[in-house]
Amino acid sequence: MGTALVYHEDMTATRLLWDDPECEIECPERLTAALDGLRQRGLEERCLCLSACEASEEELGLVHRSDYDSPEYIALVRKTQTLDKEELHTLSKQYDAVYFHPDTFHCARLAAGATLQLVDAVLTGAVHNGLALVRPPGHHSQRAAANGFCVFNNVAIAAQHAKQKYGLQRILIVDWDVHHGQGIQYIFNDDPSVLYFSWHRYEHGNFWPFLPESDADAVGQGRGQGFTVNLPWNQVGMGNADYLAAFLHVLLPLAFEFDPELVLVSAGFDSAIGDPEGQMQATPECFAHLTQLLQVLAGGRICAVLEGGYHLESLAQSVCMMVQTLLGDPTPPLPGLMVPCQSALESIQSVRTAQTPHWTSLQQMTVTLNRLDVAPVLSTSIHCPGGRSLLLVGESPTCVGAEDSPSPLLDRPYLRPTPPICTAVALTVPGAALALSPGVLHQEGSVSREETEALARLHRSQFQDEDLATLGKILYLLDGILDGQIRSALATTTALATAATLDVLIQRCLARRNQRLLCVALGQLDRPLDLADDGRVLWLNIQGKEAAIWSMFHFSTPLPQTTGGFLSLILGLVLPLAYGFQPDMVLMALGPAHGLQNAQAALLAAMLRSPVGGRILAVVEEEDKLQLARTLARALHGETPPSLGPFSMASPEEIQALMLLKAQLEARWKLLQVAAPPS
Ligand code: X5A
Ligand code: ZN
Repeated sequence: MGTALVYHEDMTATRLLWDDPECEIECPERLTAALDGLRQRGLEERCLCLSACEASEEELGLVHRSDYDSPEYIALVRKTQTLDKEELHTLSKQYDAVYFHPDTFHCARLAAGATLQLVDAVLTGAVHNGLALVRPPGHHSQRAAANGFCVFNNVAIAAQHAKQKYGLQRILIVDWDVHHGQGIQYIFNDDPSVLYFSWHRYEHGNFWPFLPESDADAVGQGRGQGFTVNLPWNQVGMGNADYLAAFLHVLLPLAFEFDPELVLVSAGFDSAIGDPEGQMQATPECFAHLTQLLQVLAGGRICAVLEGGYHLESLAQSVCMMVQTLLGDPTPPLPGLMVPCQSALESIQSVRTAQTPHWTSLQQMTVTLNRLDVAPVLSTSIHCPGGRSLLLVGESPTCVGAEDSPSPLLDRPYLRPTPPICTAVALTVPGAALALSPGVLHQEGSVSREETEALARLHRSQFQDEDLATLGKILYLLDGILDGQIRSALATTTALATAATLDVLIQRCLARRNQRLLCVALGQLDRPLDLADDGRVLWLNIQGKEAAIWSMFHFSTPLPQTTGGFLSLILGLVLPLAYGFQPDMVLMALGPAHGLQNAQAALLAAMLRSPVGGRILAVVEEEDKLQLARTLARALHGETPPSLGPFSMASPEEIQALMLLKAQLEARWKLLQVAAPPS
């Protein structure tokens, strides 16, 4: 089980045969650059490489069926094989931003075929996920029309195939190409079994393809209402924070509620920095994060299909980031301030408003804030370690358009070496031979007794003799993570020692310079008395009956009892904070009466991996059933967490508590915003 890469060299054959500045960017080098990038980084050899075969005309007909009086579109494209240059040019001009080449029919059938092979590989369980590296792209193509470099709609054909051959009932299409995939939108406009999400450069309708139906108020028709989700960007220059905010506050809440069985990604990389079409600012690393955030859906069944992407270096790097993440490698840190711009927030607000009638997860948020008594919390000086400046209270920035050369952001050689040990586990339960996944290792090392005792000095009363031995092992895991020897780890503690253990771990982390620590404490775990409030530790306790806020870095919130409330907590609070804080690692502690179900704990752990590149130390009290430790270890190791069960709407009390906390924290943590502040 792994990652499939579907490709065929023949897809480099099609190319523009005449002068056309609009079309010349869709060139064969796009595929060779992406493939070279994968080869240079040793990624191709880690994939299951499949050689693409042409889709049959019957398969193309899943989407490109003719109706009574229109001429057969497939036959028309087939005919282009025998046309001369002159005739190809004339035919091309009948469509918007399209060129035909004598090899177009062959390439376009390979592109659709590659996509189908990928879906088959994933749905038969041969692989977890994969990427089809194809041209021509597909998402603009319509039932009987080529458009925007696209001939056959690869992703739409694959979705129909998945429905028909495998009986799937819910397919999510995530279109992160910078253009609106209007072809996909039209094909599934009234189909509730396909949720189509697209963000795109729109500029209030002044960007190609200049369609009113690309705006946020196009939500689908008939039974398909709410299953088209458009997020129009009205300015260029959208960056990592804007894309993340779109995922956390728009796509993911709806996707969890939809509960897809398969995720298809229209993976265009013209939304990345340097691209001449998109003029956006998101760096290649962002695509690793977007990919990892999607990996918690549909049991990890993700099929990505190349669409656009015209800056060869940016394209290659972004493709590599995505494939690395599909393979399970840790996400690199995201560069840049995690502050969405004003225009992005306006767009996010408009799509949330347009979709609210169709989604419970948005309706539950309509508890109005003026019913809440929001007392402003004044944070005094906020110290920022590592020299990274963070915005305090103030306006959201405006977006800055791409500069001529994106090289400062593209040149940074990214390397955070993968630690030799993926997931380490130290268990207190005697003889508990956990059936662990491959790659999860029992770790018996320990910090020396003297050192452990010295660190535990303050908590003497709480550590029995055998607790000290356990503490030594956990400290060893912590050091392993801080030293880059271990990526993530799980440890059990003896009963009642969790709070003291957590305290010692925090002190140990802080003793190392430049460490920023996110502490997610679940259950009855009091805030350590002498916890630093200098911006190095973000302490979030999830347990209390009411939300409490001591500072911009220390607060507490109740644990929602509904799936809707729990998801809102993770997507609306925990992840925006984690991404905004940019910690070096996460300490996740499940203390007394934490109340989390196994699936909830696993989802929290799985999603916290993204902002810290997987560097999580989870500590669980041994009282908990071993199944919890097992589920958590798997999630830390990168397995898709089990389902939370049926979606249940959050209660007004749950939402009220969450909104109250968010309202107070928003001034400091800008990724919490779901709407633009009045300008
Ligand atoms: C697949 C794709 C873009 C067409 C742009 C025409 N098409 N100006 O990115
Ligand atoms: Zn595009």
